[in-house]
Amino acid sequence: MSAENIKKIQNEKLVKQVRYVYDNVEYYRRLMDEKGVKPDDIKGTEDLHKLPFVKKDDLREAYPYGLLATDIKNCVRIHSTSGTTGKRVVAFYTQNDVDMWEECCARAIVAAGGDKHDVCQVSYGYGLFTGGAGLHGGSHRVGCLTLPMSSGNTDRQIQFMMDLNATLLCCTPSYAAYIGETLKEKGIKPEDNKLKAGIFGAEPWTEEMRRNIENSLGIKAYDIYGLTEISGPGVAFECEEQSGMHINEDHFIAEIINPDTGEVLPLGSKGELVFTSLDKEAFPLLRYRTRDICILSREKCSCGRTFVKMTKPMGRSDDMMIIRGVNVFPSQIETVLLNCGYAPNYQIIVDRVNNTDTFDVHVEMREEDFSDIPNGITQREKQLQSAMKTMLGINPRVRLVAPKSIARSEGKAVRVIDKRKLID
Ligand code: DLL
Repeated sequence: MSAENIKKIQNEKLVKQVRYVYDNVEYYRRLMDEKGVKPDDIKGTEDLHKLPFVKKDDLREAYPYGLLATDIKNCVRIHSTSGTTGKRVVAFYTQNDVDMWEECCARAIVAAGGDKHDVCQVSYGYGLFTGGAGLHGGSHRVGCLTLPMSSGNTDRQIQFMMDLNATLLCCTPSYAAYIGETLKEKGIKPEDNKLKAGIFGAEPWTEEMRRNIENSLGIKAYDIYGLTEISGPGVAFECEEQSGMHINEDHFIAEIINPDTGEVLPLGSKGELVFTSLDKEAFPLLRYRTRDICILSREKCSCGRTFVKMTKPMGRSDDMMIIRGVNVFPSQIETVLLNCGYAPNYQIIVDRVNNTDTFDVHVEMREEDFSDIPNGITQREKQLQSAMKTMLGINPRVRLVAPKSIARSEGKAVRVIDKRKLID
């Protein structure tokens, strides 16, 4: 479709979506009223900048139903992801929302060369996380034979992959690398499997990691991007050119803003990605700030698609980390410490060893806790670890350290040490 026609579709849908949100979401109506903007002021994408932003904090404030735009009876599904300060983000879907989302994931599978003859192994987690459900739905839509593996149990993954001749693999890039390594350990060569392509996302990964995965599995590795708030995976997907991800512009408008000022930046600038949904029914979001930093480009793509392309996310404009595919905010760790009676003196150390993220949390004991009975400390480390697992969904290694032993730089502790190489 020509850029002109895409714009026409966006203009028409935007006018409707803004009116729909204003009429049905009191929370956003208030934001618009405060900014002095009415639905009639929005005649097309050039008026988008007049609308207020929605941030993760708004989702927290409006939790759980405050941004819901339709009767809960019309909803058929929720998905959820971690939010700040321990409150989860809950996104709602009507059947039409699920259909649109699955269509986006189907486009990603087709762009990676998939069709109905493929056997698609979905090894993203199933459940509240959108990865499993999204690619599962997309795989059905394309007509692939779907293997709903979910993540984990790598021996079983490999057994099904080999016995059922999987041709497509969908999982996080770090899990793909791990599967590749395990295959090698088992003496299975890349040419022994039937895989031809993989669709990997949900966390940052480098070109170097792409090459590793491609070599160890004998496949082409494609990137896929998305976020729960906007629907899930498939908001953008890579094509055969493997040089950035096409954004499904008939469903989402992308803008790049200066994260400090909110000013809209011209195409080609590096800044924070902002999405406006165009036809969502249950959880429409106007100008949602993703906090992902990237660049948009409209350069002609050799695949023939005309949708705008985004680079891989190059970082975040907040402090969210993605550890083993799970979104983690330092404030969640702080919440656990406070709930368990510890002072928020801690350090998070993240690294990537053999393609798997390591996640250590060092917590300072208070003077009065300082115990020389080693078992007491081990016990308390276990309790903290279990509380963190409950909050985050992944297990850190927790170590209680002596009071005042975490280095302060200029009086302020360095909370996060991330030693991974996440961008090129
Ligand atoms: O990660 C949805 C998803 C599932 C995408 C499966 C791709 C594949 P959330 O858990 O809400 O949703 O996390 C969204 O993850 O804002 C980015 O920071 C990061 N992210 C997602 N895809 C990529 C990617 C899913 N391809 C957050 N590269 C987003 C780098 C990614 N970061």
